[in-house]
Amino acid sequence: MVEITEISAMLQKGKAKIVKELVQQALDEGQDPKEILNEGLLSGMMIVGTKFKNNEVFVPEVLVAARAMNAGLGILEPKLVEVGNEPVGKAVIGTVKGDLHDIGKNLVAMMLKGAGFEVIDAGVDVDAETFISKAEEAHADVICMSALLTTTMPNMQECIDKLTERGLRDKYIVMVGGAPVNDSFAKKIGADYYTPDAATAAEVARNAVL
Ligand code: B1M
Repeated sequence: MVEITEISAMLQKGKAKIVKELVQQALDEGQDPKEILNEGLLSGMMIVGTKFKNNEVFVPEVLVAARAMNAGLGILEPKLVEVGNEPVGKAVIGTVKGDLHDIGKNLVAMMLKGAGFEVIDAGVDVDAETFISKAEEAHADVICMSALLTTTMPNMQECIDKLTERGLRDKYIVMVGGAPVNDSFAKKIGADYYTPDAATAAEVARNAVL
Protein backbone atom coordinates (compact mmCIF):
# COMPACT_ATOMS: atom_id res chain seq x y z
CA MET A 1 0.00 0.00 0.00
CA VAL A 2 1.37 3.43 -1.00
CA GLU A 3 2.06 5.76 1.92
CA ILE A 4 0.64 9.18 1.02
CA THR A 5 3.57 10.81 2.85
CA GLU A 6 5.89 9.13 0.31
CA ILE A 7 4.13 11.07 -2.49
CA SER A 8 4.78 14.30 -0.57
CA ALA A 9 8.43 13.33 -0.01
CA MET A 10 9.04 12.48 -3.69
CA LEU A 11 7.33 15.71 -4.80
CA GLN A 12 9.66 17.69 -2.54
CA LYS A 13 12.61 15.99 -4.24
CA GLY A 14 11.16 16.83 -7.67
CA LYS A 15 10.84 13.18 -8.73
CA ALA A 16 8.04 13.66 -11.28
CA LYS A 17 8.12 10.11 -12.68
CA ILE A 18 7.97 8.52 -9.24
CA VAL A 19 5.19 10.91 -8.13
CA LYS A 20 3.16 9.90 -11.20
CA GLU A 21 3.69 6.20 -10.49
CA LEU A 22 2.84 6.53 -6.79
CA VAL A 23 -0.32 8.56 -7.48
CA GLN A 24 -1.45 5.96 -10.03
CA GLN A 25 -0.67 3.12 -7.65
CA ALA A 26 -2.54 4.81 -4.78
CA LEU A 27 -5.57 5.31 -7.04
CA ASP A 28 -5.41 1.68 -8.19
CA GLU A 29 -5.44 0.66 -4.53
CA GLY A 30 -8.65 2.62 -4.08
CA GLN A 31 -7.19 5.42 -1.97
CA ASP A 32 -9.22 8.66 -1.80
CA PRO A 33 -8.19 11.10 -4.62
CA LYS A 34 -8.86 14.10 -2.35
CA GLU A 35 -6.56 12.69 0.31
CA ILE A 36 -3.87 12.05 -2.31
CA LEU A 37 -4.29 15.68 -3.43
CA ASN A 38 -4.34 17.28 0.02
CA GLU A 39 -2.00 15.07 2.06
CA GLY A 40 0.33 14.08 -0.79
CA LEU A 41 0.64 16.78 -3.45
CA LEU A 42 -0.50 19.99 -1.73
CA SER A 43 1.21 19.28 1.58
CA GLY A 44 4.47 18.51 -0.27
CA MET A 45 4.22 21.78 -2.20
CA MET A 46 3.51 23.71 1.00
CA ILE A 47 6.71 22.37 2.56
CA VAL A 48 8.66 23.40 -0.56
CA GLY A 49 7.03 26.85 -0.34
CA THR A 50 8.09 27.30 3.28
CA LYS A 51 11.65 26.21 2.51
CA PHE A 52 11.72 28.60 -0.47
CA LYS A 53 10.62 31.46 1.78
CA ASN A 54 13.34 30.59 4.30
CA ASN A 55 16.02 30.38 1.60
CA GLU A 56 16.53 26.68 2.30
CA VAL A 57 15.74 25.80 -1.36
CA PHE A 58 15.94 27.95 -4.49
CA VAL A 59 14.13 28.43 -7.83
CA PRO A 60 15.51 25.29 -9.57
CA GLU A 61 14.35 23.01 -6.72
CA VAL A 62 10.95 24.73 -6.63
CA LEU A 63 10.64 24.35 -10.38
CA VAL A 64 11.24 20.59 -10.37
CA ALA A 65 8.85 20.19 -7.41
CA ALA A 66 6.23 22.15 -9.39
CA ARG A 67 6.75 19.83 -12.39
CA ALA A 68 6.25 16.83 -10.11
CA MET A 69 3.11 18.48 -8.71
CA ASN A 70 1.67 19.05 -12.19
CA ALA A 71 2.59 15.46 -13.19
CA GLY A 72 0.69 14.13 -10.17
CA LEU A 73 -2.27 16.42 -10.85
CA GLY A 74 -2.44 15.07 -14.42
CA ILE A 75 -2.94 11.54 -13.08
CA LEU A 76 -5.52 12.70 -10.52
CA GLU A 77 -7.53 14.85 -12.93
CA PRO A 78 -9.90 12.15 -14.29
CA LYS A 79 -10.76 11.13 -10.73
CA LEU A 80 -11.40 14.67 -9.53
CA VAL A 81 -13.41 15.61 -12.60
CA GLU A 82 -16.77 13.92 -12.94
CA VAL A 83 -18.04 14.23 -16.49
CA GLY A 84 -21.50 15.73 -16.73
CA ASN A 85 -23.73 15.86 -19.81
CA GLU A 86 -24.48 19.47 -20.72
CA PRO A 87 -21.94 22.03 -19.48
CA VAL A 88 -23.44 24.38 -16.86
CA GLY A 89 -21.45 27.26 -18.35
CA LYS A 90 -18.16 28.35 -19.87
CA ALA A 91 -15.22 29.74 -17.94
CA VAL A 92 -12.06 31.40 -19.21
CA ILE A 93 -9.18 30.99 -16.78
CA GLY A 94 -5.60 32.19 -16.69
CA THR A 95 -2.76 33.47 -14.55
CA VAL A 96 -2.41 37.21 -15.02
CA LYS A 97 0.25 39.05 -17.00
CA GLY A 98 3.79 38.80 -15.65
CA ASP A 99 2.96 35.74 -13.54
CA LEU A 100 4.09 32.22 -14.42
CA HIS A 101 2.66 30.30 -11.45
CA ASP A 102 0.20 27.76 -12.80
CA ILE A 103 -0.41 25.07 -10.19
CA GLY A 104 -3.28 26.81 -8.37
CA LYS A 105 -4.78 27.92 -11.69
CA ASN A 106 -4.63 24.33 -12.99
CA LEU A 107 -6.34 23.12 -9.84
CA VAL A 108 -9.13 25.69 -10.20
CA ALA A 109 -9.55 24.69 -13.88
CA MET A 110 -9.81 21.05 -12.85
CA MET A 111 -12.42 21.76 -10.15
CA LEU A 112 -14.43 23.93 -12.56
CA LYS A 113 -14.51 21.03 -15.02
CA GLY A 114 -15.61 18.80 -12.15
CA ALA A 115 -18.42 21.28 -11.41
CA GLY A 116 -19.63 20.93 -15.03
CA PHE A 117 -17.96 23.90 -16.72
CA GLU A 118 -16.40 23.94 -20.15
CA VAL A 119 -13.03 25.51 -19.38
CA ILE A 120 -10.96 27.62 -21.74
CA ASP A 121 -7.49 27.69 -20.21
CA ALA A 122 -5.59 30.74 -21.46
CA GLY A 123 -2.42 29.63 -19.65
CA VAL A 124 -0.01 31.88 -17.77
CA ASP A 125 1.18 35.47 -18.35
CA VAL A 126 -2.25 36.36 -19.75
CA ASP A 127 -2.86 40.03 -20.48
CA ALA A 128 -6.20 41.82 -20.15
CA GLU A 129 -6.80 41.83 -23.92
CA THR A 130 -6.39 38.05 -24.09
CA PHE A 131 -8.77 37.41 -21.18
CA ILE A 132 -11.38 39.60 -22.87
CA SER A 133 -10.95 38.28 -26.41
CA LYS A 134 -11.05 34.64 -25.24
CA ALA A 135 -14.19 35.34 -23.20
CA GLU A 136 -15.87 37.12 -26.13
CA GLU A 137 -14.92 34.38 -28.63
CA ALA A 138 -16.16 31.59 -26.38
CA HIS A 139 -19.32 33.43 -25.22
CA ALA A 140 -18.09 32.67 -21.73
CA ASP A 141 -20.03 33.22 -18.52
CA VAL A 142 -17.12 33.51 -16.12
CA ILE A 143 -13.62 35.05 -16.24
CA CYS A 144 -11.25 33.56 -13.62
CA MET A 145 -7.97 35.30 -12.86
CA SER A 146 -5.22 33.87 -10.69
CA ALA A 147 -2.21 35.77 -9.30
CA LEU A 148 0.56 34.55 -7.02
CA LEU A 149 2.74 37.65 -6.95
CA THR A 150 1.88 40.90 -5.18
CA THR A 151 3.41 42.66 -8.19
CA THR A 152 0.97 41.05 -10.65
CA MET A 153 -2.24 41.52 -8.65
CA PRO A 154 -2.86 44.99 -10.20
CA ASN A 155 -3.18 43.29 -13.61
CA MET A 156 -6.51 41.88 -12.42
CA GLN A 157 -7.75 45.44 -12.05
CA GLU A 158 -6.58 46.28 -15.58
CA CYS A 159 -8.76 43.53 -17.02
CA ILE A 160 -11.81 44.65 -15.02
CA ASP A 161 -11.23 48.30 -16.02
CA LYS A 162 -11.00 47.34 -19.69
CA LEU A 163 -14.23 45.34 -19.44
CA THR A 164 -15.92 48.39 -17.89
CA GLU A 165 -14.54 50.80 -20.54
CA ARG A 166 -15.99 48.58 -23.28
CA GLY A 167 -19.39 48.20 -21.62
CA LEU A 168 -18.74 44.46 -21.11
CA ARG A 169 -18.39 44.34 -17.33
CA ASP A 170 -21.93 43.14 -16.62
CA LYS A 171 -21.69 40.41 -19.24
CA TYR A 172 -19.28 38.35 -17.13
CA ILE A 173 -18.93 36.99 -13.63
CA VAL A 174 -15.37 37.95 -12.68
CA MET A 175 -13.62 35.77 -10.10
CA VAL A 176 -10.17 36.30 -8.61
CA GLY A 177 -7.89 34.24 -6.40
CA GLY A 178 -4.36 33.21 -5.57
CA ALA A 179 -2.24 33.32 -2.41
CA PRO A 180 -1.82 37.13 -2.05
CA VAL A 181 -5.41 37.97 -3.09
CA ASN A 182 -8.15 38.52 -0.50
CA ASP A 183 -11.74 39.60 -0.27
CA SER A 184 -11.05 43.29 0.35
CA PHE A 185 -8.72 43.46 -2.68
CA ALA A 186 -11.39 41.76 -4.81
CA LYS A 187 -13.98 44.32 -3.67
CA LYS A 188 -11.58 47.21 -4.26
CA ILE A 189 -10.94 46.23 -7.89
CA GLY A 190 -14.60 45.48 -8.60
CA ALA A 191 -14.42 41.68 -8.98
CA ASP A 192 -17.58 39.71 -8.27
CA TYR A 193 -16.01 37.01 -6.13
CA TYR A 194 -12.82 36.14 -4.29
CA THR A 195 -12.47 32.53 -3.20
CA PRO A 196 -9.57 31.12 -1.20
CA ASP A 197 -9.29 27.69 -2.82
CA ALA A 198 -10.10 25.74 -5.95
CA ALA A 199 -13.03 23.75 -4.59
CA THR A 200 -14.76 26.90 -3.29
CA ALA A 201 -14.09 28.68 -6.59
CA ALA A 202 -15.90 25.91 -8.49
CA GLU A 203 -18.80 25.87 -6.05
CA VAL A 204 -19.22 29.67 -6.16
CA ALA A 205 -18.95 29.72 -9.98
CA ARG A 206 -21.59 27.02 -10.30
CA ASN A 207 -23.98 28.80 -7.93
CA ALA A 208 -23.41 32.06 -9.79
CA VAL A 209 -24.38 30.70 -13.22
CA LEU A 210 -27.25 28.43 -12.19
CO1 B1M B 1 7.22 31.47 -6.90
N1 B1M B 1 6.76 32.77 -5.49
N2 B1M B 1 8.32 32.83 -7.77
N3 B1M B 1 7.67 30.06 -8.13
N4 B1M B 1 6.37 30.31 -5.74
C1 B1M B 1 5.77 32.36 -4.51
C2 B1M B 1 4.36 32.72 -4.96
C3 B1M B 1 6.24 33.15 -3.20
C4 B1M B 1 5.10 33.45 -2.20
C5 B1M B 1 7.41 32.38 -2.53
C6 B1M B 1 7.92 33.06 -1.31
O1 B1M B 1 8.73 33.95 -1.41
N5 B1M B 1 7.49 32.69 -0.14
C7 B1M B 1 6.83 34.41 -3.85
C8 B1M B 1 5.88 35.60 -4.05
C9 B1M B 1 6.10 36.72 -3.07
C10 B1M B 1 5.17 37.85 -3.32
O2 B1M B 1 4.82 38.22 -4.38
N6 B1M B 1 4.76 38.43 -2.22
C11 B1M B 1 7.37 33.87 -5.16
C12 B1M B 1 8.38 34.49 -5.95
C13 B1M B 1 9.02 35.73 -5.34
C14 B1M B 1 8.76 34.01 -7.21
C15 B1M B 1 9.81 34.59 -8.16
C16 B1M B 1 9.80 36.13 -8.30
C17 B1M B 1 11.18 34.06 -7.67
C18 B1M B 1 12.39 34.53 -8.42
O3 B1M B 1 12.48 34.37 -9.62
N7 B1M B 1 13.26 35.12 -7.68
C19 B1M B 1 9.47 33.91 -9.51
C20 B1M B 1 8.43 34.70 -10.32
C21 B1M B 1 8.21 34.11 -11.70
C22 B1M B 1 7.00 34.73 -12.37
O4 B1M B 1 5.89 34.28 -12.15
N8 B1M B 1 7.21 35.76 -13.15
C23 B1M B 1 8.87 32.64 -9.00
C24 B1M B 1 8.95 31.44 -9.69
C25 B1M B 1 8.43 30.24 -9.24
C26 B1M B 1 8.64 28.91 -9.96
C27 B1M B 1 8.66 29.02 -11.49
C28 B1M B 1 9.97 28.34 -9.50
C29 B1M B 1 7.48 28.04 -9.36
C30 B1M B 1 6.18 28.06 -10.20
C31 B1M B 1 6.05 26.85 -11.09
C32 B1M B 1 4.66 26.67 -11.60
O5 B1M B 1 3.68 27.21 -11.10
N9 B1M B 1 4.58 25.86 -12.65
C33 B1M B 1 7.18 28.79 -8.05
C34 B1M B 1 6.45 28.23 -6.97
C35 B1M B 1 6.05 26.78 -7.11
C36 B1M B 1 6.10 28.98 -5.81
C37 B1M B 1 5.48 28.49 -4.49
C38 B1M B 1 6.60 27.79 -3.73
C39 B1M B 1 4.30 27.55 -4.57
C40 B1M B 1 3.10 28.08 -5.37
C41 B1M B 1 2.11 26.96 -5.58
O6 B1M B 1 2.06 26.39 -6.65
N10 B1M B 1 1.37 26.57 -4.51
C42 B1M B 1 5.02 29.86 -3.83
C43 B1M B 1 5.07 29.83 -2.31
C44 B1M B 1 3.70 29.60 -1.71
O7 B1M B 1 2.67 29.86 -2.31
N11 B1M B 1 3.70 29.18 -0.48
C45 B1M B 1 5.82 30.85 -4.57
C46 B1M B 1 0.43 25.47 -4.57
C47 B1M B 1 -0.89 25.97 -5.22
C48 B1M B 1 -1.93 24.85 -5.19
O8 B1M B 1 -1.36 27.04 -4.42
O9 B1M B 1 -1.26 28.69 -6.34
O10 B1M B 1 -1.80 29.46 -3.97
P1 B1M B 1 -1.86 28.43 -5.04
O11 B1M B 1 -3.40 28.10 -5.34
C49 B1M B 1 -4.33 27.90 -4.28
C50 B1M B 1 -5.10 29.16 -3.90
O12 B1M B 1 -4.32 30.33 -3.94
C51 B1M B 1 -6.28 29.14 -4.82
O13 B1M B 1 -6.51 27.75 -5.12
C52 B1M B 1 -5.37 26.96 -4.80
C53 B1M B 1 -5.74 25.97 -3.69
O14 B1M B 1 -6.87 25.24 -3.95
N12 B1M B 1 -6.26 29.85 -6.10
C54 B1M B 1 -7.41 30.38 -6.59
C55 B1M B 1 -5.27 30.08 -6.98
N13 B1M B 1 -5.74 30.75 -8.03
C56 B1M B 1 -7.06 30.95 -7.83
C57 B1M B 1 -8.04 31.58 -8.61
C58 B1M B 1 -9.36 31.62 -8.12
C59 B1M B 1 -9.67 31.07 -6.88
C60 B1M B 1 -8.71 30.43 -6.10
O15 B1M B 1 -10.37 32.19 -8.78
C61 B1M B 1 -10.21 32.64 -10.09
